[in-house]
Amino acid sequence: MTSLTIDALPAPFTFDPEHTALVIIDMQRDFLLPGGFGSSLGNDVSLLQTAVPPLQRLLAAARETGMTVIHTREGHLPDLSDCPPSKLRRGKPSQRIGDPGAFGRILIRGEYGHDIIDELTPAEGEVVIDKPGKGAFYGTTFGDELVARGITSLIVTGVTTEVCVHTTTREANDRGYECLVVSDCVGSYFPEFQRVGLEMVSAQGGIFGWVADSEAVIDQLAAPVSPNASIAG
Ligand code: TIU
Repeated sequence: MTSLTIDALPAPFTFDPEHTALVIIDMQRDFLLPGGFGSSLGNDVSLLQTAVPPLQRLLAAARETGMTVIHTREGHLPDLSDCPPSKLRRGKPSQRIGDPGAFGRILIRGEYGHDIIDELTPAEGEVVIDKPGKGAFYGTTFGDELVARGITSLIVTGVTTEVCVHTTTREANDRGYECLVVSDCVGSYFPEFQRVGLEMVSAQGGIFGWVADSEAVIDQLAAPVSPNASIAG
């Protein structure tokens, strides 16, 4: 396939869908559902929920073009052996990782709350990366999966903007990946962090990457390939 160009900040973002992965970060029930871990910490989960409809549309468009789709989930083994004690100690005592929550043990693999929301259930063949940290590279096979598929660009979505989305984007940028963060497909519990988090990506000439909205990406993915591009030989 030929390269596509999206109107983005700080400059147009050019990518080849064959070498691009849609990365959907931590769209898990524990973070997004009312009554779950995120809301039990006093957060307004509706701020994260706004990302769901545009992300569903973007995911459908990516699947239509045959792009690589990779989902991540933040969480830990039931015995918590992969959770650093420092991380385990954070938060209020009754709301720590591994404690019983409304949707099972909080952020524990295999629990209902740890899994991805129904609206974005991974399709067969899509990669699901279980990560112990905020970034998708640390302690996972994410980097290997990208290399194995010849991926050079990432379209980054999910939650939360300033935490796992940022950490993953920064890690990817340092590894040479070109990252587009989709502004309406990422969410933060804090409106100020959402705004500034997005600004931080594209500031300084795109210090970590590019930012565009889902409509700009979907329009390009759905655009018919120009006749010249499809003429073989
Ligand atoms: N996925 C992700 O961002 N995990 C977090 O811990 N986010 C918070 O905002 N706490």
